[in-house]
Amino acid sequence: MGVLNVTPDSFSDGGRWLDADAAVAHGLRMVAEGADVVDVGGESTRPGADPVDVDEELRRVLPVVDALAPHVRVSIDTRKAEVAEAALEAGATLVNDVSASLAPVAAAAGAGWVAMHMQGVPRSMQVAPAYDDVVAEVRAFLVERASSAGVGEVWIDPGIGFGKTLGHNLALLAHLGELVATGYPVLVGTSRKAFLGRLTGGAEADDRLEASVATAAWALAQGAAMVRVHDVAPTVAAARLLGDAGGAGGAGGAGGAGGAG
Ligand code: PMM
Repeated sequence: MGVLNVTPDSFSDGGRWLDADAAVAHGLRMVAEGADVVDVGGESTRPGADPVDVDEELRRVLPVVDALAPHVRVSIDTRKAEVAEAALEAGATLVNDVSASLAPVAAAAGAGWVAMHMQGVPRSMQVAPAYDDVVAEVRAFLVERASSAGVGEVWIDPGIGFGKTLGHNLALLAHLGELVATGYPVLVGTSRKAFLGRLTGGAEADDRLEASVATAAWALAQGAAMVRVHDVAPTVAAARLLGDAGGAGGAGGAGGAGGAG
C-alpha cells in the first residue's frame, strides 16, 4: 500500500502532493513501482495535527481518487463518513479508517474496511499513552471491531504510533503474530514514523528509509498481509527478497506487497 497524502502538513510528505496533478503522477509512479493499493488521504493524522473540515478534505482527495481508480485499487484514508462515501462513489474500494468507526459506510458500499487501533485523538494521542498490556488490549479492540463490522473484507492494523510509546510500538511489532493469529489480514504502517527516528539516533523523516524497509520486512515476515509505505520500490524489493528466501509469511499471499517473486 503506497501512501499518498494530499495534505499540507503530514509529517513526512506534507505539501509535496497538494496539487492534484502532482499527486496523481506520484500515485501512478507508486503503481509502476509495484504498489497493489494507493492510500489517498486528505487529513493529516500526525501527532498534534489540526482537524480539516469536510469540504476541504473532499476538495483534496476526490480528483485524485477519481484519476487513480481506473489504474489501481484505491483506499481512502479518512475519519469522516462523508469523505469515505464520496471517495467510494469516485472509485475507491477500501476504507482505511484510523478511527475504526466507519464499518457501516464500507458495508453499505460493499467495500473493504481497515480497522486501525488508536488510543485517543491525533491532537493529544502522544501526550501520555498508557496500557496494562498493549498487545492484548489492541488485539481485543481490533477483534471486537472486526467481528461486529458486518463487512465482508476486514483488515486489522495495530496503529503504530497512534497513542503509543516507543516501547508500545516495539511490543506490537514483536508480537505481531498474535494479531495474525486472529485470522484477519493484518496491515502495518511503520514507514518514516517517529519511533524509527528514536531508534536510529534522531534521523529525520526523510532519512528513515532503511529503518522503514527493515520494519516493513519484519512485519511481512511475521505474517502481515500488507504494509503501508511511502517508499514503494525498495519495500517491494525487500518483500520479493523475503519471498524468494521463503521467509515472508505474508509477502506471497493475497494482498501481499508485490507478491513473492
Ligand atoms: N499511519 C498514518 C496514516 N494512516 N493508516 C493505517 N491503516 N495505518 C497506519 O499506520 C497509518 C494510517 C500516519 O502516517 P502518514 O502521516 O505518513 O500518512
